Formats: sequence, structure tokens, C-alpha cells
Amino acid sequence: MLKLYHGANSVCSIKVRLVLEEKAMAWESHHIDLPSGQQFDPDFLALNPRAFVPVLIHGDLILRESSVIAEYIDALDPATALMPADLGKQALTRIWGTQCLEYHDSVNTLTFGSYQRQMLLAKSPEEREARFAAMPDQMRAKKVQDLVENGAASPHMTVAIERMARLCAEIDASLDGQDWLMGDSYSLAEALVTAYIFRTECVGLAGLWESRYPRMSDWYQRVKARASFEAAIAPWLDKPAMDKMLNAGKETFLNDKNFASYL
Ligand SMILES: N[C@@H](CCC(=O)N[C@@H](CS)C(=O)NCC(=O)O)C(=O)O
Repeated sequence: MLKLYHGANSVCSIKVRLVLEEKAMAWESHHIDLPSGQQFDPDFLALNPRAFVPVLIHGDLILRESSVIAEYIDALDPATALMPADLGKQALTRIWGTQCLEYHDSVNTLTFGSYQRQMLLAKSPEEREARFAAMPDQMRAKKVQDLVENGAASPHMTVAIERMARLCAEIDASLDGQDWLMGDSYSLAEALVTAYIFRTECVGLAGLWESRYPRMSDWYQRVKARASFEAAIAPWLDKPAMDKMLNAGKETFLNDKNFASYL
């Protein structure tokens, strides 16, 4: 049985849950409560010293990195393959997966500069310092610290939104003459990028595509209409947290002149 260590609202975890649901594969859930800092518990650090989810355990194999996990799970059952058969399309799918590192960094920035910022500002300075110090990746810790201090004014925020705008342009261009990123059917490429679009929507930035790209908007509606989307997200969704995320995003972005041109 596949064991997945994952976070309820975590974008990378949603990516893996989407693939599991698309393939209707059985899996054992090990939920890690990220807001309370469970990723820093020694038991979890033994599985992933980098202190992030998702982590997949399959027998003796421990896998980190959501795009790699997604491809691995897909390959376990060729009968329900999401990876295209064509070699060129496989390479193009892996490019989407590799670019996810950039999308993750971007949505992480947009979330920490808005919703997570509000949560961290509600803590005492000592608690915040302890949280930053516990992060194994100190580059990331410094970025989060800057986002908490400066919010929408942080230079990380403008770069992040520019990158997400570029992702939308790339998705839209890929849909030229075809309904799905890899041709005429839903594929692993969709499963890889969906969670980042979803998070962008959750922080109130759906205008990035809704006001610019009807083709991408239609594609995203079709992605969301699939049973996998509901199954991968709804059972884990913390509605009050999602409402707070949307409100924090709107407060941060919609009232800031730096973001007006994107919305
Ligand atoms: N590149 C990694 C990124 C993993 C990652 O950063 N996961 C986030 C949740 S989406 C996490 O666990 N964050 C822990 C934290 O913020 O302390 C992947 O795609 O799996």
C-alpha cells in the first residue's frame, strides 16, 4: 500500500492526491499539520530532513519531490497512464514538472506574503523567530522573513506574480489548437500544474487568467469539473482557512497599485 505524508492545503500534496484520484489508486493517508509545525517533528524529519511534504513511502522506497512522486505513481499502473505514450510529449511533460519548482516558489511567496503573513504576524516575535530558525532551508527562511516584514512591498512578491503571469501565458499558448496541454486528452501535465493554478485562485488572483485568457479559463473549468479535482481537494479543505486565505489575498493584492496591471 502506498503511504502518503501530505498536508491538507499543501499545493504539492494536492498535486499527488490528484494523480492518485485520477488513477483510482488506494493509499494510506498520513496527514502532517503544517500550520502547527508538525513537519519539524523528529519522526517526520527522519523521513524528510528537508521538512516538507509530500513524502511517498512504497515498500522500502522513500520519495520526496511532488512531480517525481506524481510520475512514479503514474508509472505504477500503465493501464491508467496519464503520461503520454509519445517520447516527445513525455519530455514536454517533464518540462512542466521541472518548472513546478518555479511555480511552487512563486505560489509559496504569494501565500506567505498574504495569508501566511497574517498567521505569522499573529504569533509573538519569539515564536516567529523559532519558526524561521527551525527551517532547514535558510534561504527559504530569509525569504519568508522578508515577506512577513514587508508583505506586498517585498520584491519577492512582484517576481512571484510575474512568474505566475508567465505560467498562465505558457498554459494558454499550449492550448492553441488543442483542448489539453498534451493534445486531445487530460494528461499528467494537467495534474502537475493544476494545484498551482488552484492556489493562485485561492489567494484571489484568478484575474491573472480570467481577465486575459478565455482559452485557459475554459481549460481550468474543465480540469475543475473532473471527479479527481473534487476528490483530491474537498475532503481536506479547511473552509474557514480557505476563506481567510481568499480575504488575505484580496486585502494584499487588490488594494495594491503594484498588482493592478495583473488583475
Ligand atoms: N519541491 C518540493 C516542495 C515541497 C514543499 O515546499 N512543500 C510545502 C507544502 S506545498 C511544505 O511542506 N512546506 C513546509 C513549510 O512551509 O514549513 C515538492 O514539490 O515536493
